Amino acid sequence: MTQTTFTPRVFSGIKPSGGLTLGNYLGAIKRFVGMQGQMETIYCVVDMHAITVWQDPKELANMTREVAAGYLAAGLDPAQSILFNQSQVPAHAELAWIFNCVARVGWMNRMTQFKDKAGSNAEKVSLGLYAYPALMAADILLYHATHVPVGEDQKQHVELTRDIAAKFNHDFAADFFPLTTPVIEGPAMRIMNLRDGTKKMSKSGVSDMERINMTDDATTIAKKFKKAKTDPEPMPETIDGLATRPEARNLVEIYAALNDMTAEAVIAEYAGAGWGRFKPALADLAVEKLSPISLEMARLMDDPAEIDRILGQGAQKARGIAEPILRQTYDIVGLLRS
Ligand code: AQP
Repeated sequence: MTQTTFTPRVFSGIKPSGGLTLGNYLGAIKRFVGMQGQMETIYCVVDMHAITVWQDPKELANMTREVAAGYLAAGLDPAQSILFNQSQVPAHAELAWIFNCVARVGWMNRMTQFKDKAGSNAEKVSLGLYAYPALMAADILLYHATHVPVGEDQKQHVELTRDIAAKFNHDFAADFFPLTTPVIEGPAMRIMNLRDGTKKMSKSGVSDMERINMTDDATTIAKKFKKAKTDPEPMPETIDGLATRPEARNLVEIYAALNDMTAEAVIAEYAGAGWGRFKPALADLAVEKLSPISLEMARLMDDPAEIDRILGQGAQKARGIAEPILRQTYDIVGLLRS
């Protein structure tokens, strides 16, 4: 079946499961800002995803505001992008149920993020954590989004979203949902943990030294980079020299992403340099780029009512797009509406 041409539209989100990290900024928010103005953009704080693991209710509301403050401080403009939190648009949960009935258990069993998060405790984790990718598919397809900027860790979930859309379209003989493209590009596809270059930098990692938080001050950022794990070798002469050095590669990629340059260009500038030279330069760059954002986040967080107002207004706009698509989905499936 040839696909209908859908109007280009971006959807993406971040879950408020902790404070924002440099991984969230470089892998997601910075790129969200880059896509603003190029096509219609919808950015969500996905609070219903956050509760797939335990969240303190008071903290959750606060973290939801903090992610929204991060969006705004980094340059997302509510006049240009729709900004809202997921739970204010119940159609996400409603479409997710339909997708729970489209997706196959075998597909879910292949999701590596579930395996990583559940680990050996798979019997004890919530059913929501297992079904998370169906809710993510609903988030995206509820807006007929054609493009989803994500870090590499989310690629498999966007592929599952395409599988769900294709199966729905096939089962109901309706060319209704787009096959969404994951947008994964640039040097910051996967920012790694500062203490172990084989693990992703995460909000919920055990030690604070593993990650740079968007709210860290200059001294903390410098300390974390200084203590970041590296190896005794100096910076190689070519990029190939980083292939077996995950921690070194990570620091080079962070520098490249922060400074909008390629990893090759960083190597060209620092070939032969020791960590004593590179790490302070990296810390200075990170402070230069992050401190205006963290200052603005703190200012915004002083006025939570204003953040709530922006999210409420965004939710109203989001419902305006989502509800007709949900109604059409119900009609296609044959769910009676009186
Ligand atoms: N380390 C990372 N490198 C590049 N991109 C990243 N993203 C997250 N970590 C990195 C991208 O940020 C977006 C939002 O992610 P999320 O918060 O919704 O989910 P996550 O990937 O599970 O994030 P965390 O920080 O690892 O959260 P916890 O610890 O709570 O599970 C996505 O586009 C993601 O790719």
